[in-house]
Amino acid sequence: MILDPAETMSVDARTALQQRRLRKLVDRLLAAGGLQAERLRAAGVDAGAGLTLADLPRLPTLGKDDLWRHYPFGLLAVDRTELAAVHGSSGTSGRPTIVGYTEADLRLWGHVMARSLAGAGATPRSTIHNAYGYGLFTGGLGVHHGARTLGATVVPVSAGMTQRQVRLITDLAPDVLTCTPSYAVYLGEAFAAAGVGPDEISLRVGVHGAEPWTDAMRDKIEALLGIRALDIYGLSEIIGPGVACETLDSAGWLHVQEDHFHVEALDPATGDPVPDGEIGELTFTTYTKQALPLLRYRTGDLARLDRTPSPDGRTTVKMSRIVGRRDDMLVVRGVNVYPSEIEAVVLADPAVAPQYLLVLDTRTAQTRLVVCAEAAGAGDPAPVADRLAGTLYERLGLRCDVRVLAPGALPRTEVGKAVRLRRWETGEAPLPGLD
Ligand code: DLL
Repeated sequence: MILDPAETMSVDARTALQQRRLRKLVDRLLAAGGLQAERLRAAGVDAGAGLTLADLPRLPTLGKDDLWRHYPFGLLAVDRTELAAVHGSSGTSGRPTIVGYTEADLRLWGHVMARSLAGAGATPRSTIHNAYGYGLFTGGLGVHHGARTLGATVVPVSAGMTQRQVRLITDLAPDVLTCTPSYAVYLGEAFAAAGVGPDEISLRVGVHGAEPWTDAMRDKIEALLGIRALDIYGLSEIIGPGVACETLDSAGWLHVQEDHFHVEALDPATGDPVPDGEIGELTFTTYTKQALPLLRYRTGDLARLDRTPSPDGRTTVKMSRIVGRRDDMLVVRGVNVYPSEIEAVVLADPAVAPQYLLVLDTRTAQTRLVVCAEAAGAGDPAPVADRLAGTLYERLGLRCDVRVLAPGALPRTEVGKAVRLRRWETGEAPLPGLD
């Protein structure tokens, strides 16, 4: 279902809309004063009038460091009393980011999330089992606002207490599941353990994001739960989930809600735009947000953009899955590799369950990457480990130490984002029994 004509408007009409919105945004930033106004003036911009989208690459950018330096409210463009809510992210480095929302921002969030859910096949008649965490994290309440805007029924179950979730899904028969991909696997395993097969589960579609995942992981989720598993992307700084979402017919691409969030892909090293189809750092401009409008916010997330026509009829720019983050590339004895590339190889093997953990052992100068996976069933794990080591070498040019462990041996993440990489710098192994 296409909820909003803005999703299918002509590219020319949208460009004109974006240009008007860019000018207004720049005026608002200049009027608000502070860091973004200073940077705009330093770049020679004193007014929005006359700016076109072609001027964007010469406008200043902003990064996470800027949010940290102005924590918690230094970048607000409205008076603090106008805030209706705050959310945030604990962040991988443990430093929190706080973002503010006005009432209008919350409405916008509900709207872009409703578009995303509708694209995934949800309707006002749907029941949405929302197992993203409720709280400061934007997953739970973001999906909640979207489900309410769409007019669907939301089950605000949040993350954790998996047995209760299995029971609720069985009893309430929801058609839509929203949760992280790792939690979808966890739920799927819980259904399997309860003897409930995918055909007996009411769910039809899952909308999964907040952490990196691959098509190999998608296959495993779809098999475990008997659903179509779609990708949703977003970040607190921009609004939360709903910045971009795959649809049932978008051929694996995520439509960016670009009438509200302009996206560029930049070379992470130089900051120059890269051509469509090449991997770049996603950089967003929020055209319509009030409390925390951001001009050219560099996310650190790497993906490709695509503007070719989409089979689903939407005309918005599309982004690929996130292939990695600027800062999560591993360098193992001179070979550069992203964890997602390893996930794609490991989980494509049918003998392996959808659980893995990478351990980067840097205790000696000979860095070692231990790839720990779980066997999908009984049988000798040694040939599986050899096969995986061979495929990883063939595909990525990387010699890894592969361990295929018994089912259930790896830690699961029931609440929050999955941890897929542990660093072993000194002392005890991060996984008991690892040598
Ligand atoms: O994770 C918002 C969200 C909630 C998105 C629920 C989708 C579903 P933050 O906690 O601020 O916000 O974390 C944002 O998570 O910069 C990416 O690195 C990563 N991320 C989010 N979605 C995806 C995805 C939410 N689909 C950070 N694939 C982002 C890969 C993702 N990484």
